[in-house]
Amino acid sequence: MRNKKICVTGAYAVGKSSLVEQYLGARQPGPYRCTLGVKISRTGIPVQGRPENFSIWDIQGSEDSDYMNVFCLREADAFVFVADGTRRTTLYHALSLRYLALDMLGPIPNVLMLNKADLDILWDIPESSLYGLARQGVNIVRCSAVTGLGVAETFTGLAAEIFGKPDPSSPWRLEAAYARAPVAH
Ligand SMILES: Nc1nc2c(ncn2[C@@H]2O[C@H](COP(=O)(O)OP(=O)(O)OP(=O)(O)O)[C@@H](O)[C@H]2O)c(=O)[nH]1
Ligand SMILES: [Mg+2]
Repeated sequence: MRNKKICVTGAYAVGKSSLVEQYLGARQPGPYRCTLGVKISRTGIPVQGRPENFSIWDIQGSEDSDYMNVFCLREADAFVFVADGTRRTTLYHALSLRYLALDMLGPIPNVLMLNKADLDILWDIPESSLYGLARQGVNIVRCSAVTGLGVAETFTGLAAEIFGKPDPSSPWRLEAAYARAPVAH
């Protein structure tokens, strides 16, 4: 059986490579180096205690639905859309990629990672927007490739969804439950 394919995509410099490296335990501090093309990493991710084989496709940042994305997204088993919480336009970009990808492949498991949560002073996305998206069924996780917040849980949660064994404690399910709670946020 071929490895299950998880595609990580989003605008430039939102932290796609940093999130993948953080998950793989390979993150090294250093200057920003943009990804050219796609970097494919093979790894085992535990699904209900048993490691399953995955390929994580870390795709170069794009300004729009370019050829690279359309090519790389084919035959994906899951998507990770990444936005930078300190740059609101990257959220709109991630949402348009989500629209494209789900249109291409149907409703496969997917999550929107709002990265750089460690930079809370610079945060540029109102809570009300996030709750609105969560209520519309967008799976959202606030995360940080620097601190590791939300990163491992997202990849393991997504892996479980690919195998049809969703984990109720996945971070986006908790976020959605909070968004639906009948209290003023
Ligand atoms: N503070 C903070 N900085 C981050 C975080 N994630 C990534 N960065 C920084 O953001 C810059 C871009 O990170 P990359 O991981 O290279 O971003 P990318 O999305 O892979 O970029 P491209 O491959 O060019 O599209 C780097 O300087 C990272 O150190 C984070 O969670 N917090
Ligand atoms: Mg990169």
